[in-house]
Amino acid sequence: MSAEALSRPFKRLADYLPPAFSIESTDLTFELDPVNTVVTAELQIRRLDSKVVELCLQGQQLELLSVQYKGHLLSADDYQLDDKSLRLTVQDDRFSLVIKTRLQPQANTALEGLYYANNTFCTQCEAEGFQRITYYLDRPDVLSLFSSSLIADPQQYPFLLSNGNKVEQRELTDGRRLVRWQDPFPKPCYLFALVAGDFDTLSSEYQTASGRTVQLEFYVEKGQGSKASFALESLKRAMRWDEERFGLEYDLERYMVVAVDFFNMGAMENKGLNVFNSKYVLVSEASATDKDFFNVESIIGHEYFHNWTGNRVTCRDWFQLSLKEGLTVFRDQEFSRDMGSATVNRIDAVQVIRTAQFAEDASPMAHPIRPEQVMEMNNFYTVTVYDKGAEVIRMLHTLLGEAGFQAGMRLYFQRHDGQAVTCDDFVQAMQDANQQDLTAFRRWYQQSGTPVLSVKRSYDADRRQLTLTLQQKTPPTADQAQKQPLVLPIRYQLLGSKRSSSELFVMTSAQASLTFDNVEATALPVVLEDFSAPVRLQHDYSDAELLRIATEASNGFARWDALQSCWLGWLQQAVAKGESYELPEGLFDFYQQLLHQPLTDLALTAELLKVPDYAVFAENFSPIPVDAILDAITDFRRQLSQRLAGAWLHCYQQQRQTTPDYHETNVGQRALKNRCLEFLALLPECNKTVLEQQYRNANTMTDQLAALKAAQQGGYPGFHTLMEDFGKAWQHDVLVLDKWFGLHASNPDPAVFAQIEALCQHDKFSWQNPNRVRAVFHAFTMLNPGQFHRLDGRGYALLTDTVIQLDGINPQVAARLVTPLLSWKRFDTERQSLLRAALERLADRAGISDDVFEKVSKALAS
Ligand code: B3K
Ligand code: ZN
Repeated sequence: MSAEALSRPFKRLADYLPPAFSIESTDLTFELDPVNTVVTAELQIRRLDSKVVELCLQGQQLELLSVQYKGHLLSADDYQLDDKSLRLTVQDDRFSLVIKTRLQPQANTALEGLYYANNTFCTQCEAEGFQRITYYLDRPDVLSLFSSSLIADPQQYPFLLSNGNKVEQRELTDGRRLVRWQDPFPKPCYLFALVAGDFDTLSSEYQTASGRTVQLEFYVEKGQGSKASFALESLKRAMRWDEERFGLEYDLERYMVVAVDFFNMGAMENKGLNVFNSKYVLVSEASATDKDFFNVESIIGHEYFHNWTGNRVTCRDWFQLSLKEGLTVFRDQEFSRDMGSATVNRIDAVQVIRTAQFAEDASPMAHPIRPEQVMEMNNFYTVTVYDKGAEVIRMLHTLLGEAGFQAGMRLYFQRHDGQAVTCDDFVQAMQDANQQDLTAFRRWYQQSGTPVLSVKRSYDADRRQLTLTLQQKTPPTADQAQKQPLVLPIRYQLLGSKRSSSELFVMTSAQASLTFDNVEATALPVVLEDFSAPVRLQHDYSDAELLRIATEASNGFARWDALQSCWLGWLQQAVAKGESYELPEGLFDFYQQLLHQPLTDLALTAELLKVPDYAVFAENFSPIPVDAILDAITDFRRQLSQRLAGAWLHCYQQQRQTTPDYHETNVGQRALKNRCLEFLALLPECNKTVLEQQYRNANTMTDQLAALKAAQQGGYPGFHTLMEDFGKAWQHDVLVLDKWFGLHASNPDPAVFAQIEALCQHDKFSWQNPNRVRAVFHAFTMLNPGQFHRLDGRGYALLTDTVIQLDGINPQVAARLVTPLLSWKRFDTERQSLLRAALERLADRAGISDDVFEKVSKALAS
């Protein structure tokens, strides 16, 4: 690593200082042009700390045209300018600054700040993108009243949008149009947004609980208007739900959602003007899967819920990101749970924790939900901050109950509406509203890592007494050696006893025990129902006991979870033996039963019938035996398909007819049917008719894609013809082509390398578009473990080349893509040295971004 690289600075939570200046108002004028946009920022500034004489404004990638201080034009000697800031000495307590900057939105391929793609101007300011628009106090605790005037050619850009209320629109003498917006709510600059372009629009009205009317407006790519109606209806459901469950109402006259195809992440909650990745707005039954519909509803909800948890009350500094993200993910999960299968929703959320989040804890990037030091903030929009953050909120909810939690929320808003606050402020509101001491609980915010909770049982036959001994221990992580016990809310049930309802035990120390009197020897404790704490559970249950839980437990999640334990046990045995492991008869009986008599919740049935994915198994090993895991999975699937051939077909036929609309029953039916198809496709005799028929006759994208996936996994010879057909049929729809790209890239055959090369030449592929890049390379690295982890290093080399190529275009996306290389220490020695070499190649590159460098250097230091 070069000396320059080693000296890159971290920012630390411990160094936080309140701002010395406030910006009372921010008036922005944009003269929009793809290659020459001029931004005039008029700031009314107040000094808060009279001892401070230097004002340091952040700015990056800007061309400074002029600065006026209290109406006087400054000369270059009056300020200091470098590539990160503009500094000036100020004598006054109140003053105005007018700063003019020039931007080149079209050259901005990082898609941060103001950029231009697909004939549309668009902004992304969180976390620190606003400083790519103008020099500013780019920090979330500086709240300002924003107004903005957008000036552009009305022919090319008929819609000129920004936050708040539209207060003026007029044509200028030079033919351009000016539209002026005013946001009545003070906000930090990361919530500023601007969009200019030509769109199809879809609008509607919403009546709030208190009787106000809100205009809802969706702006989407021309010709795609009809695909936004599900998102619009989802928004109305989210608004109603937030009123009913949290008592929270929307606060502006207008709520706008713009969908763009060039976007670094899922969506952004800018005040009154959400910007979405089009993938999470545009759906139709023909072009989107049930999972896509689910994501649209959930992300529309998420961004909407941010209006209170994020916008009205925001973060004091970026280390507090989980304050808004953990809480808002919790809220969107609760919303989704009320809209569909509660159990399957919980299963999906837990899978994210058990795979991605536990993996992050075990990686060089391990950090607490409130990180303590950061080089590039964009690297901390992580599963830990978001999803583990949501689990922490969920534990508070479990500890305080719905009424207590809501009382805490009310107090939080009462105290902090309009402020920028900390995670501690949030917990304090929960604590004060419930008169509960949450001191020990707060450790969840500062401690990283995955606690291991072990459960041991002993039964005293004479006293008919069952004792559970619980122990918790958090192994050290890359960032923290010492760990302390955490507060763990443990939900449990005792099967085969009178106390059959679910109960709560709150564990606060390293060790604890639970005693049950007067119970039979056969009583069976079901521990950690609904995954009531984000821990790794260790126990000594037999297959028979686990299958009993899977059949008898009243908690749907616990049933599924018991089966997960079985699968892990079987896989561990297969890996240890190095040969085929015969699945037990009990499993075949259980599956036989499920296939002939599915549960009322068909989606849950489909989950129960699934052999876990590679990622689920891999997370439980160190080192990860890549090939042995993949072999065992193939073998398990083969055994199931052959032994239950008749039952898969029977169930498949039972569920074959489904109505296309996205509705819980239909979704469940499709999930179950397509699970059956997955196993049928492994049987040579069924392949042709079933797969071809489902592909040709599908009335939804869910079914069509499921047929393709099953054909691929089953090694169906006609697969390539189907893929060709699919690629041609969907040429015109990039979001569907992304699925096709992904399927190609997840081909478990070595031919995948040539295919990926061809995909990158495809006329719809673009290195500038994060959706396209992710479609190919996310699929390759995450869904194609066999080829990605090849022992000749070809997979790692491909990813490294890709990261290098992308880093020059879009560092944020490059840094996301690099993640699978980081955990090099979790593999065998051969792979370790290949991965290490790949990381060194990245670290040594001149000009590598902070985004990629932060991760790679941590990995190499681990
Ligand atoms: N707050 C945004 C994420 C911004 C990411 C910046 N790299 C979306 C969300 O969580 O709702
Ligand atoms: Zn969010």
